[in-house]
Amino acid sequence: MKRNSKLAQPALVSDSRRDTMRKLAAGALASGLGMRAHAQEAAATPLAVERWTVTPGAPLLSPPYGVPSSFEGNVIRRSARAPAMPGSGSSMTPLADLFGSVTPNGLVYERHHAGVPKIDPAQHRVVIHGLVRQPRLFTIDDLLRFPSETRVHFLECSGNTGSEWSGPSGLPVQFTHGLLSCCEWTGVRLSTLLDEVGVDQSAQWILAEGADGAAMTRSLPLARILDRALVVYAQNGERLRPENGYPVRLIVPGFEGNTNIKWLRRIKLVQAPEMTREETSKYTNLLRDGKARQFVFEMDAKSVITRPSAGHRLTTHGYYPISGYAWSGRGRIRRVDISADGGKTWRTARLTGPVQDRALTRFEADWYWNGGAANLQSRAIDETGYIQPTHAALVAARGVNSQYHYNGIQNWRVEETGEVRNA
Ligand SMILES: Nc1nc2c(c(=O)[nH]1)N[C@H]1C(S)=C(S)[C@@H](COP(=O)(O)O)O[C@H]1N2
Ligand SMILES: [Mo]
Repeated sequence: MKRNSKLAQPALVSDSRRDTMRKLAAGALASGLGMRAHAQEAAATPLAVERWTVTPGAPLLSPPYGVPSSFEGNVIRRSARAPAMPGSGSSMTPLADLFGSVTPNGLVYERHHAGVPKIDPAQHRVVIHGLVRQPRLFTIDDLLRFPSETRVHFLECSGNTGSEWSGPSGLPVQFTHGLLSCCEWTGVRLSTLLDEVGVDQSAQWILAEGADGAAMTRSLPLARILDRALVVYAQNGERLRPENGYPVRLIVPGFEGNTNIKWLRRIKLVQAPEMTREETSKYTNLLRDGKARQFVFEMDAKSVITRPSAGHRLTTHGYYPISGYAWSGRGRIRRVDISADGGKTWRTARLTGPVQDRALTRFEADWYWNGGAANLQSRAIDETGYIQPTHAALVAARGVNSQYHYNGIQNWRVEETGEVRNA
């Protein structure tokens, strides 16, 4: 028992997440100098026989719907601040504690404008009307009987990372970048449903509306979404979670989170945008000259290092894998660069998982921490050739009045003490 706990000595710790970081530490040690010493000890000493090896384990179906290990209790969604009104606000994905590129359903970030409606799928209907040959009502069972499509896409609120417009906020990655998740979505192509109703030539836009108390409505340009928008009923292999739009939502790959209407009840074919609240007073980008940009839909290429990141502490000199996510609303990630000197020099990271269209893409790079101060940064380049900008370049182009679409390069400062800070 002694030996095992010694092996698990954390090299990278966070006071609130010690258990999770222990695993990482073991990994870091295994690849570094620490490994040799521990390997010899292990060979010389028989493993202790633990309590869980000499007693029967818990029976089947405890519980019938599985939950994470009780040792992972700190890996939860969190809110940066209390909501202004009950039902409003957002909760954020614990990015630093995740692996691979898919977000588990219970950790997908939430953004509600009027709480989570409890919708009976048997009573719910989706109507498609407006400039169509034949308006139609669809039940959920109807939708399940159309040919399906399954695709992995990220979902990012355009308010994500708005905390960094005026410089480093000091916040950890869950609160700077956690309005970001990635799921395998299953549903029907929007174009399949539109074929059913017969779209009139004059229809250039759709208006999509939610069934929640906010009746969230957004106008979307048909030509830009028709080849990929999905009307989905499932995420990561099971029916949508209530907080993510059960029983049916719109997924517009690469577009700002707000346009991905949850609890979808209505699609109207229209000639021009309807100028709803969410595309006039909200979700527009105020530029430095006082003009506001409307209908900025695509999320620009962006990346962030999640391990190590603010709140972690490095306790062992030597090897660390630097790991994080890159994504683009305009296609696939082509390359991710890593810097340990605050952007003076860059080298290419490995893409260690699937590289999919408009999906979170995991990257990793080798780094040896010699105990000095360092500034860790990542920079995404997407298949259009677009390069993620520095904070300075972004602010020079757009000013600091915008709340939305912040995609600047994130800096994590490693102090000589090993403490990692958003500075
Ligand atoms: N009907 C409805 N759809 C909605 C919202 C809402 O409040 N109501 N919030 C939007 C916003 S601002 C975002 S960022 C995403 C969040 O999706 P999620 O909660 O599944 O992460 O849903 C969008 N769709
Ligand atoms: Mo959002």
